[in-house]
Amino acid sequence: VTVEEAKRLAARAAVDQFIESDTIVGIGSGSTIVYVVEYLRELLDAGTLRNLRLVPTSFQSRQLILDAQLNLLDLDHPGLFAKATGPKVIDVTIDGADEIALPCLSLIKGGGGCHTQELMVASISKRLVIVADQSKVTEALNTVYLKGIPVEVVPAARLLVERHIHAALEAKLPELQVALRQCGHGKAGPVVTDNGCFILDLLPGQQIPGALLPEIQSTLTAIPGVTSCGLFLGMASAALVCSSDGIVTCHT
Ligand code: DER
Repeated sequence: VTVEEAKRLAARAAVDQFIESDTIVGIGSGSTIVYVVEYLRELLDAGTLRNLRLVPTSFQSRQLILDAQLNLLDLDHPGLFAKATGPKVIDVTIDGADEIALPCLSLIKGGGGCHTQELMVASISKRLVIVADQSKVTEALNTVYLKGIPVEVVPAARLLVERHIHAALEAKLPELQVALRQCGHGKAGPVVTDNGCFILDLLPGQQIPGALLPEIQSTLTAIPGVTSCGLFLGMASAALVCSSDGIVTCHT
């Protein structure tokens, strides 16, 4: 099975297992989610599914929903919050990830720079279902995705966040490095996210000991100027991973 076929099979299996008619579905960002939207369109055309409303997690995700002529429900649309009382107004969100640690289902996200709105949508979802090919799977987080832990920051806060990170973490992480994510192609200068922010990648090329990750997450998200970090610890309810042996569904 090619990587693209594995992503497509995982995406379709997640829709079959978790998406029902008359529900609100969060749509993640990245390349795997493209197969989810494509399949939802197929099932709606076939009448297998009806009456879905889809909540985007980025400009890319919003474009996918619009281009597939699906019912878009923006995060700031009052209709999203009209019926429910608590915060969990989305029935299921399906999203990709850059790394999935099994069996705990902790994730590294943000490789595509969309993790802030992905986190926002996940926070109001009853279930977060991750779809990926086998190459994303590991037993110890931060051993597969080694471009650094993504940290989205308000542009003016770039240097102060870096200083706070060093003060808080360099005793435990002596090799501490922070890199401002550059566009690389299509535009000179740093990546600017859908929220008008920059991205710092923490410790590119390093493997952070798993026991430190919860402390790193809470330290990072407490720094003024940080909007979010790409450590989604204990948030996913399930992951569907496809390898040459087929689809494996892991539940927490
Ligand atoms: O940036 C993100 O968190 C995306 O979900 C991304 O990491 C997943 O991308 P992929 O589906 O292209 O691997």
